[in-house]
Amino acid sequence: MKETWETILKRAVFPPKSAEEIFEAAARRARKVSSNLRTLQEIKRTEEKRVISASQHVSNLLKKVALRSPFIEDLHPFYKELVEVNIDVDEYKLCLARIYTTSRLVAKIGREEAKKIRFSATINEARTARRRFFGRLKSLLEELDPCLKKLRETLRELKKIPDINPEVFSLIIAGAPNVGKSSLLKALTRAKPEIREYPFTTKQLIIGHLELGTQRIQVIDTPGLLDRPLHDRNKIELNAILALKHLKGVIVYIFDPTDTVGYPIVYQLNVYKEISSYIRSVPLIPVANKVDILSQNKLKAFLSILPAKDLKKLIFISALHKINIDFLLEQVAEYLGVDTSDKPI
Ligand SMILES: Nc1nc2c(ncn2[C@@H]2O[C@H](COP(=O)(O)OP(=O)(O)O)[C@@H](O)[C@H]2O)c(=O)[nH]1
Ligand SMILES: [Mg+2]
Repeated sequence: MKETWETILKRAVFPPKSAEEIFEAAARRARKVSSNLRTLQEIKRTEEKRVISASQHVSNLLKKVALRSPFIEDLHPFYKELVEVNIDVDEYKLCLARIYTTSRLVAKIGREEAKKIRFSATINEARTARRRFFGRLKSLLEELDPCLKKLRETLRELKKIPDINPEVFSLIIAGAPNVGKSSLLKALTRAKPEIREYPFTTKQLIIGHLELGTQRIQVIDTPGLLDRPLHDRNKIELNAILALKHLKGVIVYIFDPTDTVGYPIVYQLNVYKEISSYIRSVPLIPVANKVDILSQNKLKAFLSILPAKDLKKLIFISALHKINIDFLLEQVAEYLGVDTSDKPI
């Protein structure tokens, strides 16, 4: 099994805010080296220690940053797609490669200048070598600055990826605003749901959990994401939504046929159709909510516009009054191929 997102990101080392910050930390380390400046030998030893400690610090830090950042090729398709469509992967890889190269280079110039200090004949020569080291370090870091900033930004976005485990079944709740998505999440799960940012969008995912048979299912509410047409989304947002297709599970699409939500049923049907055509790999279950207040006329109107193939799958519920929720779960279990026979739901 692939590593979880959490472990991948826990391992990642965030680069400091700027190259300058790295340089300052290195300089501080160098200053900390106690100086006992009496003989040439002592001065040389001190200068050498300064260079070595600064170069080792920077070199190790950059190496960690480069080698512990997520390796895109190894990611689960869900994360991979989220990342690939929203960051420039080539640029990301190039940055990691440059950071790694710089780490080697810093170690190398550290060794070079340390050697020069060791072999210098005068105090002046030793100090010049130390200054030259810091000059070279500074310019190497300055060149790397845009890369470090970019990587930091990318890691910060990646860090937002919520604790969705793509290896675990997901029940994704979709539907127009006010149709009852939050109410269904509440009816299905007990604990207080977690609210997480969805990376590369300004939206949040709300995540709860339930047990279905022996399976643990993550229930994901998607306000602002799967609640309106997809065709007018900007590319970044659409891509972030489309990454959901790599999750294994079902999408429960809630209709509110009572016509009390301000989103006409035709609009709701259009969103439903768009989701089914954009995300084909995840089964879409049409669910009509608020049966407790559904009039005959509204019911008829709704049934008359729903395509026959969807009518066959349609499930009526009331999220608020918990009507038919068990049946909905049975259907979900069937879609997922989860055996619930030994354990009543
Ligand atoms: N009568 C009735 N009201 C419901 C039902 N489910 C949700 N509601 C109400 O519809 C409104 C919107 O519900 P909410 O879950 O916040 O919708 P969301 O915007 O899709 O998350 C709230 O006032 C709910 O109490 C239901 O089954 N019956
Ligand atoms: Mg809601």
